[in-house]
Amino acid sequence: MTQLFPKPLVIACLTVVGFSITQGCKPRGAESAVSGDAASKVYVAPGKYDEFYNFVSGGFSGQMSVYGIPSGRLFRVIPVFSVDPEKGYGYSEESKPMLNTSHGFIPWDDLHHIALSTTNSEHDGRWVFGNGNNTPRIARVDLKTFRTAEIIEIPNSAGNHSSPFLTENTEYVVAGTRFSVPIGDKLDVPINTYKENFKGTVSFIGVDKTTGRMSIAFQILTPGINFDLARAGKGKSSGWFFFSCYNSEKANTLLEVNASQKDKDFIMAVNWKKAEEYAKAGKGVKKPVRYAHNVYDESTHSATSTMETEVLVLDPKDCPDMVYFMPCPKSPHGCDTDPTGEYIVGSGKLAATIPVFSFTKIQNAIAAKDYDGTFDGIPVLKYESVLHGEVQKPGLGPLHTEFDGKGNAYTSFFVSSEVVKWSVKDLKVLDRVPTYYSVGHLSIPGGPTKNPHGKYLIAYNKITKDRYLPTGPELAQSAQLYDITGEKMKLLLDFPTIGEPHYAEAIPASLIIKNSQKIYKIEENKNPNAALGDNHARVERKGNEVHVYMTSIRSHFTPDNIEGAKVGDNIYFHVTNLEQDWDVPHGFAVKGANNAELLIMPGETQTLKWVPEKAGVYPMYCTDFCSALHQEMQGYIRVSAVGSNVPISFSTGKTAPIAAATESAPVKTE
Ligand code: RUQ
Ligand code: CUA
Repeated sequence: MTQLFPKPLVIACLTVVGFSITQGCKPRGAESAVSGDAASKVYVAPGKYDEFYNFVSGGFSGQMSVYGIPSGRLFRVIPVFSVDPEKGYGYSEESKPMLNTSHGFIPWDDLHHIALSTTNSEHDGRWVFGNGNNTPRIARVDLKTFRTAEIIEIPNSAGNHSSPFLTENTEYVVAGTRFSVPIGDKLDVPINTYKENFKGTVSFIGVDKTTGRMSIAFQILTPGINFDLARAGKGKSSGWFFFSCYNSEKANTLLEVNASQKDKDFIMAVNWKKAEEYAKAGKGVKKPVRYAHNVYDESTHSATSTMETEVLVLDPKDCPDMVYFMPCPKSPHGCDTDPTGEYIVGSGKLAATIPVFSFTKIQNAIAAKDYDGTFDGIPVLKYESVLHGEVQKPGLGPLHTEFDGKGNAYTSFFVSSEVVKWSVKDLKVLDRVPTYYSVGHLSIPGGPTKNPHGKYLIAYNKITKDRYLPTGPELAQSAQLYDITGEKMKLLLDFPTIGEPHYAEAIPASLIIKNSQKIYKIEENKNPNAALGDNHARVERKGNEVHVYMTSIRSHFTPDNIEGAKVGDNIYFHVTNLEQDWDVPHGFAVKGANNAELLIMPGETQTLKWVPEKAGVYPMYCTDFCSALHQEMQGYIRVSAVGSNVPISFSTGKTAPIAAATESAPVKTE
């Protein structure tokens, strides 16, 4: 959360409604309650399913969370860019490579936007993508398992905010830089050479139709401005992409003031079909870079991280008719295309109107070379020529717009804390409702697709002040659910959220339920350290490594008594969950391990590494309440002093462990 608006707006805000300077205006009638039958509209009876899944970005928590709509019930937190001790994500040996980058292991990021995969501009329920802002990355979560399946780092980028956005058939996931940075061989330059040396990029990452696997197809080099958000064209504007950008002043300090000088910044329009042709025709230059590409393999239950070394860069100078700028007042944040693809809405957060651009007019202006000069050699289209019109006096601090599929747009206003409904065709304001408070993104089920489902609108608020029981200095961020089936929007429900939500999408539950995976089949387990039955369970020493190949099934571990480990050994517990029943994970934890637990799904193998520092006997146990005898699901590992000659031995169900004969031929127990 930063202060988004300069003094003049704040003063306007103060005089209009009177509220705090840094937190936006508190709308009048903040105490106004929900009306009539709101409770029955959000009530999902015990044992019944919600109609929609809501995938919500976690902001600085680095994860995604999944709620039911209309109930607002939280179902799952999916770790993406942040380690999650609850699930062992980023702690197990198998999942650690997911968080590898060209800067090494990075256990955190800032996830702002999510994008549900589409086919023909409609949700297909296969994947959800998310961006890492801080160390530029894009993740793909598989909606069969609700787990992060892949993370790709974006080179030549910083502050990967304008990301991820998808083309109509998920051909590409697209990412724009928020921070421009020095690119190429000259990286160590004075900061005040920003104007000469700093550049932006937008990256087009190809997505394999069948597997979803990502690979960077090309990047487009751009002037050193800040890309904020983006949307693909669809329908009429198929083949194009639109990016909002601010800091056309190219300031490198005190952007609050220096990047708010000009009346208009830009929306950048990219003909990506043309860019694709240029890339294929060899118009790009391959630049040496380093970026990590991490893939989780569902059969080995393990991630691998590969360092890539090259990226194809297209320079608009060598690629005519590929990139255009459209002036957009003032410091635009959201950039949203309507369901038909004809209209592009720019939300200038410091502007007094909302400009709506027409794709038809953009094409005519390009054909007629109706330019207003150039910006860094890239043609700037004339504002009046590409404008469909402006929504007059909509509110203060417009940020994001969603659509209901009935010709209406809904824009969030951070400063005036409200959602405003307006008609896309004639640009008339139709309705407004307060939010509590300082709303950022909005989500309508199917909102960014060509056929939104309408019905509900969810507002994600940054500040909640007096809405919930106080919890010390930090309060929950929140979502608010509105009914949008009628002419007037109606508030139905508040629900607190995990992390700070930015963008979110909602999708009919039916599109996801049918694919949801229940178990990993044990016969398909290709983890090289799996023990595919109690009779394969064993302990082996290899130098200073001790490998425990362990199985878990209700309600015991095999082996559960282990001796012969020594202080300073690298002990690897490879735990295979032999269950083949839905919703029966086992957990695994050892006293003193400076690690998290493992949470192992049915049929899966996961590994916990531990380097004991003191001799003694250490209990280990299952952390997930799996049966009536869960509390009995425990064992011991004995750790002896460095020079000790206690042999490796292990067992389950014997009063004393059975010694291994030699290091190379360990004894098996039944
Ligand atoms: S942003 S609250 Cu990071 Cu999408 Cu507008
Ligand atoms: Cu297994 Cu509790």
